[in-house]
Amino acid sequence: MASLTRRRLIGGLAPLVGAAAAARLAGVSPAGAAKHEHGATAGAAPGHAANHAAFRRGGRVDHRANGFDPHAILRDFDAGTVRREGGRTVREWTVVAEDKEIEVAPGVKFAAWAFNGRVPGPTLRAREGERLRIRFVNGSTHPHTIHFHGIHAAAMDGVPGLGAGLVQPGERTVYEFDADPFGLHVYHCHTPPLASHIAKGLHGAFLIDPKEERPPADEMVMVLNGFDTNFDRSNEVYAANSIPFAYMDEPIRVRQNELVRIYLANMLEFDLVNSFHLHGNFFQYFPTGTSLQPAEFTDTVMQCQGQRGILEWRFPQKGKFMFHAHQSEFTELGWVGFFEVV
Ligand SMILES: [Cu+2]
Repeated sequence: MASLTRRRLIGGLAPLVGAAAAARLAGVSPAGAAKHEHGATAGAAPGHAANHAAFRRGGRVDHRANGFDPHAILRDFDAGTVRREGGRTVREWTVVAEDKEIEVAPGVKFAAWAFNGRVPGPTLRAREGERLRIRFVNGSTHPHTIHFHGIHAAAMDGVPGLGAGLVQPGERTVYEFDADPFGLHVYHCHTPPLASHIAKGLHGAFLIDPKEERPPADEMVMVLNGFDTNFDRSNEVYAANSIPFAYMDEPIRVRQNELVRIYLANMLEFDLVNSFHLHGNFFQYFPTGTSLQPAEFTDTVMQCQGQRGILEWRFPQKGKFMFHAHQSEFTELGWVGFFEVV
């Protein structure tokens, strides 16, 4: 029996609306899958709309029950704790991996793995040249690691067979390296099967500020991701910071003429590329954030998995301005929001 894929669902969901469709997306039984495949009608557009409607009609995700809110994650930067050791600034964090069920669309539960109780994990923020020490505790029932992007010793790379290697359930290790180079980086588990460990939620942003400060701005982080809720290795929902439509249901408020800075990282699994498109405006783009000079003035950037960059712009006019993936399918499955300029 052919497995039901999300793209087949999009083509075949035309008659389905509301919670029933969401439930089918959440956990499709093989029998149900076959029925829907046979019942699929030609023409993707109506089904696509129905699929979108399925998630839009079913109420809101309970952020409190999840223990994290995408609006809080947006402006939440974790600076850790700082101490002086031998004349040097050392910044420390404790990061705990755990098994955690989260609601990724209204009524759709997903057995995630989370760093510090949230997906994406905490945005770890340091300054160029500091010594960084990450105390990793594996509170999950599976082996995990943390692999940081950046320049560091091989033993600190967080991959199997090097240094501490796989950290078993209940065990812990310490990753230590210098904050180098400045820019926006990512971190994620590097345990095989890698796609599963990343897609289940073990990923986050890792920001190293330059010694020379960037101009003051309203700073936000968006980690682009999605969830494969029926385990067919394609995503049913897409988002910035995990929860589909969160910034549409509640637009991100920004001030007219204030500099907006988005730290944007793509950690989406299973799809080859992702993107960010801004309406009614253009932004300066700093790829990987490793230069203080922008490389492009545009309204759309593309990122493959692991790619990231910094976006800066101002809104000269008040009003609501949409932002979303320019892959329209991702948009309709949740990766879309509004800035509300006040
Ligand atoms: Cu893992």
